[in-house]
Amino acid sequence: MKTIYSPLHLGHSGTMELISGAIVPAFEKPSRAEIVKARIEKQGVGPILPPNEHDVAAAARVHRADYIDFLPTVWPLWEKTGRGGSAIPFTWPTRGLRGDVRPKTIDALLGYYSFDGGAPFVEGTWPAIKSSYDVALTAAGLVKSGERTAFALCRPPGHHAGSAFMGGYCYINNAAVVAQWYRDQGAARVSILDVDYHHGNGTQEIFYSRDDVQVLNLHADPMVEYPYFLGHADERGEGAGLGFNHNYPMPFGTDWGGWSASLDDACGHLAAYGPEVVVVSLGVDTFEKDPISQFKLQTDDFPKIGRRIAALNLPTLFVMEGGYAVEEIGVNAVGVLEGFLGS
Ligand code: SS9
Ligand code: ZN
Repeated sequence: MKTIYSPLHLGHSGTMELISGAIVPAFEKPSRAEIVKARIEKQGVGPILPPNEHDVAAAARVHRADYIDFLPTVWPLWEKTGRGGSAIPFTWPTRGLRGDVRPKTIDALLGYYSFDGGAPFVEGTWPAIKSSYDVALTAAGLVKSGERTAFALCRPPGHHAGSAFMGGYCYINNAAVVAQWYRDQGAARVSILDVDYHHGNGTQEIFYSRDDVQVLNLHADPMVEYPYFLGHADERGEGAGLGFNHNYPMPFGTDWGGWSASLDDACGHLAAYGPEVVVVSLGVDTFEKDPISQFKLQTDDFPKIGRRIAALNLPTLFVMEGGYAVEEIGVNAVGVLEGFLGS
């Protein structure tokens, strides 16, 4: 199994994050991808290759063009204000405010194009976003050209990013981009299976009214967990997309027993849909020791996820999303891949 990886992610390092009333060091940090990469090397999973560069046109197939155009301008606009640190929004057009008028200053634009303050920009952020996108598309190409599977070691992650907004450490929705790319390459149906602890609200939003990309999401109940405002079980898609979105919100404390029952159910819907390719949004923040999560999956459980997905017997692309227990992120993420390969 080949892994696609770019060192350009190292330039993206948020200076801080606001959570639970405190400003703390960013959880989404460069060591995450480095530790996953080191584990791939240690376990001999397969070659680690650099991405090819791709035009942003494939991103504009799932994101609004003005949003994609905005991303590379953030840091230059921020620098012009004479500030350092990291560019972070603090005002959002919620109910009762105008979300339809594009404002003019960087602080306002950051709010206009985001749903939270969890997607900071530093100088190296755009190059990292672009490299993560290139990583995803390059890995997607391997599976398209006949490999059974590949691993896109994306950083930053993508599943919280919607058609015109960033948030939750995410900017370009890598999984959505590659799902759309497979459609554009001729795949009739694509499934996205999101196993990250958090609901993939961006992915859901992008495909909500479509029947050609099925979206299955396993996550903590949004009534009590981030991203709070999407991910309920009754969100089943709309219009032509009705019945093609499946949410599995689960309570705090969910362990392999409960979680794997949801995975089985999701895999049943996936198999019935009959996609030509599966895109797995691979987050390992379901781990019991994850510092921002409340599920109880153990290291031994991650290979079982890979085995269950392998049993679908479909071409499968793994796209890295979350996982913040940095010490164990390599063992856990690569455990999923090894479980997939071993069965
Ligand atoms: C707000 C951050 C809240 C976001 C968690 C995102 C997980 C991505 N500053 N937490 S997989
Ligand atoms: Zn997550």
